[in-house]
Amino acid sequence: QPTLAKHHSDMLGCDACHTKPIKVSDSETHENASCVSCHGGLEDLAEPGHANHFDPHASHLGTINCTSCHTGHAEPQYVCNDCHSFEHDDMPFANTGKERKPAFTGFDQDKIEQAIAKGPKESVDVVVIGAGSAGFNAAISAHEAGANVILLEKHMFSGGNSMLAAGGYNATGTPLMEKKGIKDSVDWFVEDALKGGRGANDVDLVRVMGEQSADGIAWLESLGADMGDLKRSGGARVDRTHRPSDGASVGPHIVETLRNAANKRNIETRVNSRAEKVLRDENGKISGVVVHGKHSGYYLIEAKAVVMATGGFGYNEKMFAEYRPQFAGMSSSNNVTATGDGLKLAEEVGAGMVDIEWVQAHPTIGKGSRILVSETVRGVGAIMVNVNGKRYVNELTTRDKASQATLKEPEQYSWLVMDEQLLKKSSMIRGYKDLGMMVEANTIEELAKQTGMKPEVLSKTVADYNRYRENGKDEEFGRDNMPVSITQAPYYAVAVNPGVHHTMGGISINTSAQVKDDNGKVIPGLFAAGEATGGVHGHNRLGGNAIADTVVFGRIAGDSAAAYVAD
Ligand code: MEZ
Repeated sequence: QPTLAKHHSDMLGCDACHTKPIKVSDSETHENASCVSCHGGLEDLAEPGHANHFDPHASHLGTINCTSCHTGHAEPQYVCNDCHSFEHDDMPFANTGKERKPAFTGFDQDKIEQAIAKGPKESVDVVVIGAGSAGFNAAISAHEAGANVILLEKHMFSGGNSMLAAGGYNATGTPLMEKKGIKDSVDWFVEDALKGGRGANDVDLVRVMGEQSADGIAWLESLGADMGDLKRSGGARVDRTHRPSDGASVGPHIVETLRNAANKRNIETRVNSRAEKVLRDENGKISGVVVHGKHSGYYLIEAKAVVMATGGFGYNEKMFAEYRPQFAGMSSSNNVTATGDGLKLAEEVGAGMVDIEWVQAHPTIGKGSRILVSETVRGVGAIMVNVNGKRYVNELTTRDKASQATLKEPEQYSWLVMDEQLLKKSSMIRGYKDLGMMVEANTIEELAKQTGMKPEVLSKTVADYNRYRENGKDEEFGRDNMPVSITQAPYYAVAVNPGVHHTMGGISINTSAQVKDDNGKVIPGLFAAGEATGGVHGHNRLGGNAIADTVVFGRIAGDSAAAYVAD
């Protein structure tokens, strides 16, 4: 099998791609710069005027390394197929139809011990582990506060689960809400989160998230983000979910903004670099991290503080099925990075865990896929019906209730039904159409026929819903947000079912993002933020509160770590 590496070396020699003498960094920085200098960047390689969302060079993953897919010495892989099942046959030297299997096989304790015995290869104030939204926010905040920082990412590109976040960022008291005349308060924000979390949330953490949520939006905007649109998420009493003005998915936009902000500040984001052990010294203080770099092997970074921003375990089926047997075998909307290994690292150094058994199913994952069909689709007006075409739940109830309602239906899946107005409104929804997930018809009856629903049932459901909307009262399920009537052809339906989406439990923290042990005692120098932590969301997270969590507590963790180091 010819390889990309052989092809290049036959033509131009090894130094076409590598430095001379060859020294490959874990982030493959020089090799990627070589790709770009000969072939152009992603934006140059995207098909001109590409009309769809699955041009691999113009994907929601944003600016990632060429070598993420075009690995030179190994068989190139099509990383989109970690979540999708595209059939592309045009990547040079690759068998692109093949499903990718992540290669990680577990920590190597012997090599970890050898790296510790060898002593530190470098020394830094703060190591942040995990380059999703929480990690980037922590790294940038710590840097702004004067610390020197390394941001580690085990995957070949940054973004984590945040990269896949569709819906938005819940905030209260923002200028946008004020402009739109939306009355809200921190108290309401907290009450809604507690109601959604079944009262099991750590109230102090939720309050801090509410209090600092608007400031988090202002911070993202100061870094260049567009958070200019608002909509309603499940379990919220007002429209407080902020997202980009064109209705695009929030995660890719925020991640690209944060990547650029980190690059601009010369904060090193070291990809292909897995943290395999966190160390405490003889006084119990955090003292470093053992890393496994793709090219550099095992090495030790001496660090005064570590931020765990390692995400949850929603892609680790063994782990989520252990805590939530009802969800065994369910698909997951999560990135392949959400494997929970960060929780193990934290536990090893004595971190306490809270609510670890609480795993959330999202009610609308595309049937037969891993693609999240965002709550936004319901928030902007879609209804959810069973296989006969009948509504069976308030579409904007909390997602635990919506998922359980679907799981009680004999077929355990449902259809989201909407009209052309929603497609006009949202580029994200048009994306589902581009992905081939939507059935389209010119009449509601025709839509029912194409999807196997009963035409007379679906017609009545839509007529009833339109009447409820006109009268301002949903007589069946009490849905209080019905933004549009379903009246404009063409009509669309997408089949969805519940899938694992968020793990509420994790590392125990206080309001300064300091990690606590099982006795509530702070571990000096250890901080955590985002989905790696527990307590913020109780037993069930509200849509839009994950991004708020990652931004607010990511920033707090970065500030706290920098202050600890400076102390
Ligand atoms: O916060 C989320 O998980 C969210 C809003 C998801 C979604 O449905 O878009």
